[in-house]
Amino acid sequence: TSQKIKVDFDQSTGVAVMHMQSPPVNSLSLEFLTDVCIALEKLEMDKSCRGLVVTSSQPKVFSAGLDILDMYGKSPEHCAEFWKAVQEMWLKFYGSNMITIAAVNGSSPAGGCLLSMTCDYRIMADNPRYSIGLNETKLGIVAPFWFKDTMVNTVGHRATEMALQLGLLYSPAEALKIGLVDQLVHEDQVLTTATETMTKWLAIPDHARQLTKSMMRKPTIDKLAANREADVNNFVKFITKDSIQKSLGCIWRCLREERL
Ligand code: CO8
Repeated sequence: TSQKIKVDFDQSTGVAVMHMQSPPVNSLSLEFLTDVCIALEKLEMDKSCRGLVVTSSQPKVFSAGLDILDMYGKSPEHCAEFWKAVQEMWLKFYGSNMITIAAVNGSSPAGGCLLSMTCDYRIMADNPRYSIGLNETKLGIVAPFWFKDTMVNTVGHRATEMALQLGLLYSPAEALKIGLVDQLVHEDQVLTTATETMTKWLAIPDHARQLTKSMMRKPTIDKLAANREADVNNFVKFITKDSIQKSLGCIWRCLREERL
């Protein structure tokens, strides 16, 4: 596997832990998304692997979301390839047969929030410096329908409507209140709590749980699966617009200038 993903598989419990270690902030680049998908596919095919915990090895950040540089100043062809990889990640995680738990041990904006929402359960570090949410509108971009669907399925229609229009980033306490995360624990306890929670989920017979998960998620998954090409075309058309490229340029400069 790639160096940006470390997978620890415990044969005795059937649980794997996927550590994202793509410095500095686990941004979801084309390359990283591809690595993540390959790692997930391997685990999915291994019948002895029943559960997966996803976490970050980077301090303070779970994932910074989609890599700006895969969308800014790139050719339409590159943008299309990138978007296919984003779709692929979502389809694989949201449709996983495994029990998936996100150990959100840092900030998780935009695509990072999406990744955590594809999991069956979210545990977040109780540190008020961290935030989570789909903040796209604040960046002048629009979360696609399947980002929206995933959030509706997680926190309901009204909370999503507010969250998406305002591009809200929630503190851990606020995220817990609206159900965007399921549990808050001290920073040091995120991974151990994920393992403990996994034990509870493992007690449920796989076949019954998997059919139930599929029943809940299949309509949402089918909607994108049946429209992938149109969704790619939409994305490319949108992201290559001058005005959107300008916004992305602002975001990029802001991120950099913060350091000066
Ligand atoms: N992509 C690429 N590089 C990034 C990103 C990113 N998303 N985020 C941060 N970086 C880089 C920074 O430029 C910086 O680089 P360098 O060290 O070389 O200067 C480095 O990572 C560290 O960043 P910070 O100094 O900001 O680190 P902090 O620990 O202070 O903060 C955060 C970490 C909170 C994650 C912060 O970096 C942040 O808020 N990042 C931006 C997050 C964001 O807004 N992402 C949105 C991406 S868009 C998306 O995911 C969905 C888009 C849907 C598309 C819809 C179109 C149709």
